[in-house]
Amino acid sequence: MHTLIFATQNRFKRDEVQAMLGNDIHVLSLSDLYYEGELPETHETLEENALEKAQFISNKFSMDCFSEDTGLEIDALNGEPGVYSARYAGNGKSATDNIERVLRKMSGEKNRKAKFRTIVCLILKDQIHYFEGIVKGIISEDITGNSGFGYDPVFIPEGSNKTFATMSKEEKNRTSHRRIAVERMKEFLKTHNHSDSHPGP
Ligand code: ITT
Repeated sequence: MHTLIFATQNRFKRDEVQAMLGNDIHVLSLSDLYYEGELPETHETLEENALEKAQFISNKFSMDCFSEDTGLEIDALNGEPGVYSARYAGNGKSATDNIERVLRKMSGEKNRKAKFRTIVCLILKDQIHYFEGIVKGIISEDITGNSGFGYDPVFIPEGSNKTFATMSKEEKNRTSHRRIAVERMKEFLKTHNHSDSHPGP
């Protein structure tokens, strides 16, 4: 079985991904490694930020590792908040502040189309691999629900009539952007098990 570090300081992401990987992959979190520092995210694309976080942790612990960077991309806001999703209302602001900024900017807007996009970056035996997951949906007029995190209270995925924050964890995890990206990584790992990359003595 693969043992991989999941390079994130976001406990909601960590719990979602651990539930998705179940017994297939042994996931070490940063708290398992007693690492509490921030992860660097200095770029302007999800791909570059995901790579930066994965490389940082992989180098620090000399282990295989994956990270993910996610953004909410709203059509009427030209793709904002996008890569700035975590700090859309400014550094140190809360998820509610970010949501309120989105709703303010979307006030009176008819085109409410948006998508969540996740990029998982896996570093396996020094090779870099990317996996993408996208879920399309719309931005609701109001804030509803209190499960999940981030923008979940204002995002209604296509095919549903309720926000991610109104769904159970299992329901969100069945169809989310993160699920799609993580499933792709899982499939990839099935065909790249340790015996392939580590020939025995
Ligand atoms: P790490 O970098 O430590 O992984 P982070 O919270 O900084 O954690 P991101 O840079 O990927 O992660 O920030 C993405 C932000 O987008 C996050 O803080 C949430 O506000 C939002 N977000 C990400 N995934 C989401 C989801 O599934 N539902 C709602 N909002 C989400």
